[in-house]
Parts: sequence; structure tokens; C-alpha cells
Amino acid sequence: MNAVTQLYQDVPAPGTRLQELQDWVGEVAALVRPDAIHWCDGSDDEYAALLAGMRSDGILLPLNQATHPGCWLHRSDPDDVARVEHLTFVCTRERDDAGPNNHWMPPDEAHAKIDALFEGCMRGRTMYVVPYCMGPVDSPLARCGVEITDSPYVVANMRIMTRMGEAALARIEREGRERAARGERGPAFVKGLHSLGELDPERRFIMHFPEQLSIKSYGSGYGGNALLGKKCHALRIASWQARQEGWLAEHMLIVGIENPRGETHYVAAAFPSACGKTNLAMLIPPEGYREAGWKVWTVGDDIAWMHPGDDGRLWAINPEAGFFGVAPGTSAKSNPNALATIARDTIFTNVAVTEDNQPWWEGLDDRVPALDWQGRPYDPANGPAAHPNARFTVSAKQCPAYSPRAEDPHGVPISAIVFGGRRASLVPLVFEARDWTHGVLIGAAMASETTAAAAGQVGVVRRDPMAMKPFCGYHFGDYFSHWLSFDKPGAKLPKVFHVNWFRKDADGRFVWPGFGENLRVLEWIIGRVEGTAGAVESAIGGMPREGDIHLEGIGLGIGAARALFAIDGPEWRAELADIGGYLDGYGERAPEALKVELRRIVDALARA
Ligand code: GTP
Ligand code: SPV
Ligand code: MN
Repeated sequence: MNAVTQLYQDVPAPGTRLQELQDWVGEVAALVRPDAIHWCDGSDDEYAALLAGMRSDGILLPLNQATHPGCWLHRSDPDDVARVEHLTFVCTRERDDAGPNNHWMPPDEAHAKIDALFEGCMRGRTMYVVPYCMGPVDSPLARCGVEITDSPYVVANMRIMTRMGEAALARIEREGRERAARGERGPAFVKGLHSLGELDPERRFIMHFPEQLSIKSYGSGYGGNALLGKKCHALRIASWQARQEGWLAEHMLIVGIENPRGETHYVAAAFPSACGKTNLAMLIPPEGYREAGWKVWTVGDDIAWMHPGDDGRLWAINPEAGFFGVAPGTSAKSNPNALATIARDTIFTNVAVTEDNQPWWEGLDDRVPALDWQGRPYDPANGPAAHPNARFTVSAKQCPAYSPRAEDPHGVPISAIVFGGRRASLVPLVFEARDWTHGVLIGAAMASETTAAAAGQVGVVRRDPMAMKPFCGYHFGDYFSHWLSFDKPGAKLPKVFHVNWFRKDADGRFVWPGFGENLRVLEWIIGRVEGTAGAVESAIGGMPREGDIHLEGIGLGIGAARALFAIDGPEWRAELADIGGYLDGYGERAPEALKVELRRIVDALARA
């Protein structure tokens, strides 16, 4: 132990009696050399002090407190506004375990590279130790981690997005003691180290070490890069653990749909980033449905952890406690629940402001903003006023539709899994998998136009299996096999569907009204689950016949309705060929069952 490690370990820690945690905090402190160490307890006082500190440092700006009490604006570095997939690595011992779907570096090289950046990086700063729990603290399905960071913005966001503080630390200590008593090796919690560094895009890395249950992130303060409980832990590390332990960690919303008889079905849906998860999770039933007694309950908007239960069904929890949602496009018309949720106590990042200092973004209403997301006087010549990936961070408890089952330690049973993406053409509004294997193929073959949620080109169609391309912590071939493995005797698996809200007409307009009207599609999906709704078999899957989905009263012409369900033979043949080539890219590890299933569909299309 060197002198500095000794120094930090001699500091009477308000923190913990768990030696493993105490040692790790000491080691990190010796590397990054902070001026002070703060153990977060998650209390209201601590949160208030954090906000006050950020206000005086200019990290947070108060918004109009009369209209938006407790709301703050954060303007990020203009070069730090989205996830950086090209700088995100999965560092397994064997390259092949990370798969062609991930950037890879040998663990030793990755540690050396990023530790060199961490060296002394917290001089003059406070190092926060943030214990957190993903999932309700009393849930057997929840998992804990500790994030060390020098960003108070990250701490504040972690407090909203996770169960952060004392209760999480108590669980970590208990689990640590139990593991030690059982003589188990390996870490008792996920270790995440984060520093803003200089926010230099050239010195920015997000490294994952699934075998060590650890994460190191340097050089970005943006959500998915810096709130390590979210994508880094709850998806990349958790997907690795889930494969070993027989469950699924997925990029899915969870929503409860209550029919007029008072029965609730829970649906999990995987759409790529900025493709409609938050909106579907918070859907408000359209006119007619509301009066008839339909209700929609939000359980989660981004991540689902699903475990097979004793009854053979899949049971899901939302590991998060808040929403880190896309602001642009959110309006009283598109998502009134989101708007109500963010009316108070919300951190806004990279939105514009109006003359009277209210948060504003494209699609909110027809006011003209005063300042853009960089704080410049608004000038359309500079592009959108709000950054297209501007976000809000808010506690899930503020959502008017927050499900009473969302805090249930055992989760909710899933009746249907829905895959979807942004496809301007080709893909119909909805179709149904004939069985689990077909459903896994549909998920594995998903593709979507890229969005502003990740740095890089927007609007390019790319394959994004199960919306997990940026988030699966291991080889996609193994991931597809893992999905297939749930189909075993006694399993009562959800039915699987695919949707596309984003088909466009010749003039480039969305054909489907989307948002609340998506309930019409969910109604059919639930009808299929219950065995009450009709369908016809097509080459690509089950499709609603005319009249099976209620399309009346939303101004869809016959032509538009037909276009939404059209299957173009030659275009689909090309798509299936492309899917075949894509699966081949996963080599030996791509499961044979998916290739057989694909051939079945190619043959069915040839006969159609
Ligand atoms: P992440 O938080 O990045 O994972 O995104 P998300 O999947 O939660 O996407 P979100 O619901 O925030 O929607 C992203 C964008 O798509 C917003 O601008 C929405 O207004 C828009 N959107 C969502 N649902 C629909 C829909 O049904 N139709 C159309 N046309 N746009 C939609
Ligand atoms: C996404 O990009 O899918 C998000 C936002 O949900 S982030 O947490 O930044 O990944
Ligand atoms: Mn997401």
C-alpha cells in the first residue's frame, strides 16, 4: 500500500464497514487524488445541498419557478450531448465473447489506457461515492452497484434515476457479509468509476469489464455515458449476468393495459433509442377508449429485467426509479402524461428557454424561444433551439399513470413482447410471430433508422437486434441462443409482435397518427393474447384482417390503411436476404434454429 492509499484509508470513513468497498474507495482515491470524499446518503438535505452547490457553480440554472417549481436547466458541453458508441468498449478476456457487435479491448490494455487518464483527475474536486440499487430495494430481482464520480450533476441524476443512498448501501453491506460467510469469491456489487475529465471528445472512453463486474467511464457527463447504473450496469453488465443466471436484461419499456373489465395485461416493448418507448409507456387512451374504461399504467420506460417465475411466465421489474426522457416532440397532444410528470422537480438538459425562462423544445408548442440550448439568442440559422437529444430527468413517482405494481418486489407478469423500429417503408404497422423461435428471429432481425440519441449520422437504417445493438454486453450469437433457451417445457412465454409507427407516405409524412392511437394496436395484441382477436397468416407473420383493429374515426383513408398493412414481395425478399447475411456475420455462434426459421419464411414468401 502506498502512502496515498494509506492516507485515504486513514480518513475515518462515514461510509462503510464492508472491507471490499472501503478498500476499493481507497484505491480509487489514491489514483484520482480528490480534495474531498463524500459518501452519498441519498437524503433530501444532501440533494438540496448538491443543487445549491451546482447553482452557485453555474452547472445548474434555475428555470421559471412560478411555472416550473423545482426545475433546473443544465447546459452540457456542446461536444457532449449523446452516447458515444464508437468509444464504448466491452473488455472480456476473450475477444469473441464480446462479439462483433461490440468494440473490444483486452482488459489489461483497457485498464492501463483509462487509468492513465484517471490519474490525479480529481485534484481540486470532490469525489462522490454513490451506492445505488437497480430495482426496488426489497426486491430479490434487484441488483446493487456503487458509482464513484466527480460530477455533482451525475450524483443528482443518479438520485432521481436509481434508489440511491443509505438503503442501497445497507443492502450492499448485507450482501457482502452473506457472500463472505458463504465463502463466495468475486465482487459483491458492480463497481463503476466515472470522471468528467476535461470533456475532451478525444479523451473519452466508456469501458466495461463484465467478468469483473466493473465499469470505467472517462470524459463525458452525458446520461448514458455517465449515469453508470443505467445503460452500463442495467444493460451491458446485467445482460452478461442474466445470461449466466437464466434471465433477461432488456432495453424495454413495461406498460400495463387495463381493459374495461378491469383486467390488466403487462406488455414489454423494445424500440431503439428515441423510437417511442417513453411515449408508449405513458400512453393516454384516445377518445372513446377512455370513456369505455381503458387505462394505461406506466411501469418503466427504458429497461426491463425479466425472470422466469415458478408459474412459467416471465416476470419483469423496472430497475430504474426515474425517467431520462427525450424532450423534443413531447407535447400536451403527444404525451400529456410526460408533460404532467415534468411540471416540477425536474432537471432539463440542453433544452431551450422562452423569454420568461420556461423550458422549451421543438414540438412543445408554437411559442418562439428566446435562448437556444447553448444559451445563445435563438436564431433558426443555428439549427433547432433545443438539442434533438435534449432530455429531462424526473422521478417516476411524479408520473400520473405510475403503476401501483411498479414497486412490487416480484415484478409484473408479461403477456406480450413487442419489437419495433423506425422504418419509413417496408415494415407493416403490426404483425405477430407464430411462436417463440419466430419471435426471436423477428427481434434479431430488427432494424431502425438511427437517431440523435447516439453521436453520428441520423436517419440511416441499421440492424439493431432487440434494440440492444449498443447495449448487449456479449456476443449477439450467444444472446440469440440465450433468448431461444427460454422455450422449454413448462414455460408460458409471452406472445411476440412487431410494430412500426413510423411508415411514411410519398410526401414524407407519417401515415399512422401514433401516440395515444397506438392503443388500437395494443388492443389487438391483447386480443390475440386472450384469443379474442382475429388474424390471418401471412408469409412474415400473423396480420389483423380488416375490422380486427379499430381504425375508424382517426381520419385514415382506405389507401393509407392499406399502405400500413401492405407486404411488398420483392422488397421483403431483399430484406430477408439481408437478414440472412446479417446472421451469417455472427458465424458459428449464430443459432442454427434462426437460420432454419428464416428459410421457412423465405419459402412462405416464395409461395405467397
Ligand atoms: P430513449 O430514451 O432514447 O430510449 O427513447 P424512447 O424509445 O423512449 O423514445 P421516446 O418515447 O422518447 O420518443 C422519441 C421521439 O419519437 C420523440 O420525439 C417522440 O415524439 C417520437 N415518437 C414517439 N412515439 C411516436 C409515435 O407513435 N409516432 C411518431 N410519429 N413519433 C413518435
Ligand atoms: C438511450 O439512448 O437509449 C437512452 C438515453 O435511453 S441514454 O441513457 O443516454 O442511453
Ligand atoms: Mn433508451
